[in-house]
Parts: sequence; C-alpha cells; structure tokens
Amino acid sequence: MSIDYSQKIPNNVNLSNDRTLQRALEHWQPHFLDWWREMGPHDFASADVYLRTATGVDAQGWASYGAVKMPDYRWGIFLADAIPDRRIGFGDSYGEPVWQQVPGEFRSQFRRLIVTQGDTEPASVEQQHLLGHTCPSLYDLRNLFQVNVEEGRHLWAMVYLLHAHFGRDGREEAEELLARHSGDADKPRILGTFNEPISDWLSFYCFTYFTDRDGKFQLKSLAESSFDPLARTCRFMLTEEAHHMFVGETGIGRVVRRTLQVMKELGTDDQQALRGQGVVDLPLLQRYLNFWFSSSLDLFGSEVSSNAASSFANGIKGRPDETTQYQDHICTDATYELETPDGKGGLQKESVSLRNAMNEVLRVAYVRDCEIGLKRWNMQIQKAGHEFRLKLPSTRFRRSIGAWANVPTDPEGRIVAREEYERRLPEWLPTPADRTYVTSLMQRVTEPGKMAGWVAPPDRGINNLGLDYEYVRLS
Ligand code: BYC
Repeated sequence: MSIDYSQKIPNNVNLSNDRTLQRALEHWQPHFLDWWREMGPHDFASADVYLRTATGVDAQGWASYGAVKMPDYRWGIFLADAIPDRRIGFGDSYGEPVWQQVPGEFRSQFRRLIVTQGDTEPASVEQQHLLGHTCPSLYDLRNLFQVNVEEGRHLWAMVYLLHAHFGRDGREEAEELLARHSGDADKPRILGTFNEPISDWLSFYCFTYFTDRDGKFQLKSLAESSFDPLARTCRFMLTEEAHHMFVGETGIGRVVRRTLQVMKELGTDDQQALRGQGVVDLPLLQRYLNFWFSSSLDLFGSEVSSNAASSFANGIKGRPDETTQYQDHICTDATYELETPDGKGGLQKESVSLRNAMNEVLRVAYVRDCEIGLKRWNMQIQKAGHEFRLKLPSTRFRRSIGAWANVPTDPEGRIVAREEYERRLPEWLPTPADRTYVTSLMQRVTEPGKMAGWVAPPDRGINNLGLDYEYVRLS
C-alpha cells in the first residue's frame, strides 16, 4: 500500500480508519517534536538538508530526495507489504498462521523487546546531538542528519506498535521512550552502548559501523517474528539501516585512505609525525575499533539466556534469515558448544540447549559480518605496502554482559591478571590523550566540496550529485 502523505501522520496502515489510534498518536506527535527540538541535532533546525524520504515501501518506490528542514521531516508509519498466507517460521508454533494481534500470554515479552528496540533509536540521536558542529564536510553533515531523521522514524515505528497493540501500557511506554535520555544519571537508556557519548566523528563512524550493525541483526531477527506487524515494520526499517552502515564503513575507509596518503607523503608511520599532519594513525583507529566493537558485542545479551530461549520457543524473535539459513526451525533437541571461563583462570567447555544459545548464534553471525569491512580496509593498507593490519579483538575482550563479563583478557582473548589488564588498557583502548587529539581534529568544514584534513573525500556524492553540491544549506 502506498504512503499517504496527506495525513498529519504519514502512513501506509490506513490510520484514518482507526480514529482512537489516530488521536492517540496525534497526541504523542507534539511530544516527539518537542523531544526532537531539545535532544535532536543541535542548532540546525533552519538548515535545508538534502534528505531522502520514503515514498513507498517497495524497492522501486523507496526514496525521493530534496531539501527539507529537519523539524519538517515527514516522520510516519511505514510497514513493508504483508506476505500473503505467511506462516510462523520457528519455535513451538512452527507452521501455524502468523498473528495480527499479540497473544495475551506473550504480551509482556513482546512489549519488553519492542521497548528495548524503540529505546535505542532516540538514544542514538541524543548521543549525536552536538556532532553537527564539528562536521568534516557538508556531505558528512547531511549523512549524519539522514541517519538522525531515520532513527527518529524508527522510534515512530515502535511507538506505533506500542499504541496499536498494547493499550494503555503501550501509551505509557511511548511516553517513557521520550523521558529516558542517553547518559542521564537518573533515567539512562536501557542498553549500555546507547549511553556512551559520541562526541567525535571517528566514534560516529565506528558507531554506525558496529552498533548500527547490531541493529541490522536484531531487526533481522525481529523481522522473522510471528507477530506480523512487528515483522513488517522491521523489514522496512532494515532498508533504512543499510545506509547507516554504509556511512560507517565508508567513513572508516576514508579515514584509512587519508592516513595512508599522508604516510606515503611523509614516508613514515611514526605517530608523532602523523599527528603533526593531523591524521588518525592506524593504531589509534584500532583502539577506537576495539572500544566500539566490544561495547556493541554486549548488545546481544548473555551467551546463555532463558529470555532468548523463550523468545525463540514462543515465536517472538527468530534468527536472522531463519527461513533461508537453517534447516531445523524448532531446535528442541539441538545443542550448542560454548567455551566459557571456569572462574579459576582457565576455560571450560559447556554444552547448552541451542534455544538458550540464540544470543550467541546472533553474535557469531554479527562478528562474521563485521569482518567484511576489516577486509576492505586492510586491502587498502596492504595495497599501500604496509604490514599493519586492523583486527577485531576477541569476543571475550572487555565484556560487561554474559559469561566473559569482567573477566580480564587481552584483545586476543587470553585471560590475563587483573593488574596486567589495567596496566595495558592504554595499548588497547583510546586513552584520554587519544581522545584529546581526536577532538582537536574535529574542526567544522562547511564549504561545499571541501573536506577536513583527517578524512579523504568519498568516492561519490549522494544520488548522483557531485561532491561539491551544497548538501546542507546553512542559513
Ligand atoms: N546493556 O538474557 P539476557 C539498534 C539486560 S541496535 C544493558 O542476557 P536477552 C540501533 C537485558 O535487557 C538493536 N543491559 O539478554 C543501532 C536483560 O534485562 P531484563 C536494538 C543489557 O534479554 C544504532 C538482562 O540484561 N534492538 O537498533 O536475551 C542506532 C538479561 O538479559 C544488555 C534490540 O536490542 C546491555 N548491552 O537479550 C540506532 C532488540 N544486554 O529484561 C538503533 C530487542 C542485556 O532482565 N532486544 N541486557 O531487565 C533484545 O532482543 C534483547 O533485549 C537483548 C538482550 C538482545 C538486548
């Protein structure tokens, strides 16, 4: 169904047929706009931004591009088309018709997952609140704002489900989504990574590479859900998510390219020399990757989780590409082998029910996906004739959730003494001096076609426009 933009809330769910729901959402809308004004991109309300807006939910009708002031962005409710006769694809009710309403017995589980998903969306906008001030180019500034408005729309996606399917509880949760704030001491966001500040663009690229990729895997799992409206909304969100990861992958790639150029010009990889020229030395980039990768791994939850098992059993949350990637969709008898710390400085092998290990199944698939960018960036480094290689640290490194939480390991995953861990952290994670240096690079560049000195230009502009196009017209 095409998107109706004539409505106060654009939608393709026939919202005007349900006056009560429409009124409830119209009541929430000004609260959302207040939140956007206060917590969204700081200081750019009157800028004209070259944004894409969804016109339809199929591949052809996806986007229209044009100059938009962000507060006028048409946030709305867009569900991918229903798949006729869709059946439950996993768990105890495998093969039965999917649900158009939430079954009462699974209500609180669904609500918890939808709220957790919804909470990350405004959180990320809050994390990036001030980034626009230090943009490396208008191209990047526009990408930041594109990501921000789409995260705002993803919040709408979850709020629609809460309002439409969870009654009064849902409406209260929707209000709470605007009341918690990233990093707030009293009312923080639910998941750890979404309370980390993103105050520089290197962090932004790492976040969109690693943390948005968690979004991809979580949304793919929820897109398998037996609750069809959730599945359909996540399917459409995934098409938006792809651009966010593109921003991360190409962003880090451009940082690497620029550093390699300067390494070539200077004929050295000496940190001092490179920092003298205002670029990001590769070991510094590695420490940023270590930070954001390890933080994002926690977002998958514990290796062994009864929550994950019951979500799978009840058809609430499947595995990414459940239908195409797996033979066994019930998984009652299957087991999963894990290696966990034995609490005495060594390792133990554990065999757990596969249903209980679903978080780990997702995390392993995620890590594999993260490797793709690393290969591309390393290819550039190799081609430039350098031995240095960027690496993902072990999934055991610096974990706060699950079996490896607070177990001191080095980035290779070897358990080390707590004292050694503390002492060597500056080798592995950004130091205060690193952060000060990165912050010093964050000088705002807003002349069309110009780029900050620490990042190479992208290969191409947006929607076939040149790199010198004025992607954001600042008033
Ligand atoms: N930080 O059984 P456990 C995105 C909590 S990103 C803090 O181990 P479970 C985006 C957990 O909530 C995708 N707490 O794990 C990206 C639970 O608490 P309760 C977001 C954590 O429940 C960029 C307890 O620990 N979507 O879209 O199986 C920009 C025990 O949990 C953390 C989703 O996450 C943590 N890292 O799985 C914008 C999908 N990890 O309930 C957007 C929905 C766990 O006992 N969420 N805990 O109080 C889920 O599927 C699950 O909630 C989780 C956790 C995978 C997060």
